[in-house]
Amino acid sequence: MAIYINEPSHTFNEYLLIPGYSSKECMPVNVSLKTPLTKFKKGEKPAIEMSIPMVSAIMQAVSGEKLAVALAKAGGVSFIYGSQTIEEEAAMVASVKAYKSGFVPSDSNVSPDMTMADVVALKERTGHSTVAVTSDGTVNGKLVGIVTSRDYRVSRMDPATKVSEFMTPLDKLIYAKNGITLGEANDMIWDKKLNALPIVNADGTLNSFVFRKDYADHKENPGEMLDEKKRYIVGAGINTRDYAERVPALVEAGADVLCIDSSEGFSEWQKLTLEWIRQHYGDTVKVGAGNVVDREGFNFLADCGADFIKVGIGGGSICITRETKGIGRGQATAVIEVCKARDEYYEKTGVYIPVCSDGGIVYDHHITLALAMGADFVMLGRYFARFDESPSEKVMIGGTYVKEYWGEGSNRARNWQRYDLGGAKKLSFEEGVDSYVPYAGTLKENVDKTTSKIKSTMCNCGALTIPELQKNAKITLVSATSIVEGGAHDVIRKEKNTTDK
Ligand code: RVP
Repeated sequence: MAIYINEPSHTFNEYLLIPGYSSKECMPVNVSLKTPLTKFKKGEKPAIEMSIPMVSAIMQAVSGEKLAVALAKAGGVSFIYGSQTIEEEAAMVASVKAYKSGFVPSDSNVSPDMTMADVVALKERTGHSTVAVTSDGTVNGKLVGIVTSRDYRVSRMDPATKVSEFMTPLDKLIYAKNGITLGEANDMIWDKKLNALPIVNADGTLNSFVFRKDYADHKENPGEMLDEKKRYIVGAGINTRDYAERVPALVEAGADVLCIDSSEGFSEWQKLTLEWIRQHYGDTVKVGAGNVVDREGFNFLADCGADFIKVGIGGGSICITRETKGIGRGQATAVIEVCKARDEYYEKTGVYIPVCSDGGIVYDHHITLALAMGADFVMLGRYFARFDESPSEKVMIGGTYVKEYWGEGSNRARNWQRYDLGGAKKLSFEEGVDSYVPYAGTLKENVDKTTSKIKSTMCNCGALTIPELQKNAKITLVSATSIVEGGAHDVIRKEKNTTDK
């Protein structure tokens, strides 16, 4: 006979935290959000510890190289999406590892034969007014000059005027050789009153720009995630089909941590993948697994050697797995049960395996609830898709800016490996949708706001660290009526901020 669990499973929105005693030390500045990303033995430290409990989803619309750099700066880790060729994914990882803070690869390039009309169109597309003129018009070409908005006048000049006629040529340009430090570059910008300093390689090709306007951003970010060579830490998604080729390429490219990306992780496919990695790399390659939603799933992946375990089936904002296949579990209930299993596993073996709550975070306080319920960090898709740094298109709809956001199980992403159960190499039916999310600005300003809310709630609960919150939190289920009471009610709102969640 089937096993029945007659207790309903719950989502985060059905819970609230009850404040605990807050001493006068309980101030947001004293709160640490440090949290382990990978497993560790009692008394030891994890190989990777994050400064904030947030990682970005392994999705085409979320985790590209720009977002990875911005999130690592803010103290979290991105997992570059695996639903692309091995070469493309490895190149994205390599570009995050090669990123030098303050040295920006040029995204606006023209050749000397192009016209003022081309420059104007490019500026409209990128929003950037400094355009590099390279021999072949590519980012890798020889630098021959630059064009800024001071070099041309749209109202007075023929749109067909050649770039070579109005650019500032290399011999009149102030530039620096690759190898210069950021401090030295900033000094040059300051001394020579420049807005942008081109950095040129030994063979004359363009390397990057250092911009005056980025100066404030160059100041140290105290929580940024750096490896021992001071490069940004980055993760990457893998699947259970082509791991024998994909894993070596990603390791070679410098990925610090991998994660098996699958909608359902309680499977022999994950076991085989983890075994292969351990066989070839021992414990040197860190790899998360999932997703699971109960004790059995957790114990299985823990025994298979996962470095962290992801929880969640069907709770993602773009996910229709529950509708199409009838599998899943309320995210809060799943996190609570899996974290209990994690604690028992720790008691029994002395090995602590971090748990990641993946999907279904709608409000910032859901992150705090997930942590209080035992999660060590959360994975977010919709949240990060809204920011400037996500790879998707920003478009204007009905007078407001939105960004595109689509599920890995949608026809648009066609990530069949994520849903693979053997058999044909294709997506047989959709488990995700294509959608828009409200545009919300830069990652930094939003993550700062979110983490300050988390810290403030933790203070209300008398907790200065995530382990303290996990140990001492008091959590209550709420009735449907009190959920209504939780928002503004019985008033006519003057305006509603749609980008806030
Ligand atoms: P959310 O943050 O609620 O947008 O959820 C993101 C999560 O949803 C991902 O990390 C992944 O686990 C899941 N996902 C991604 N694509 C799909 C789908 O197409 N069904 N689901």
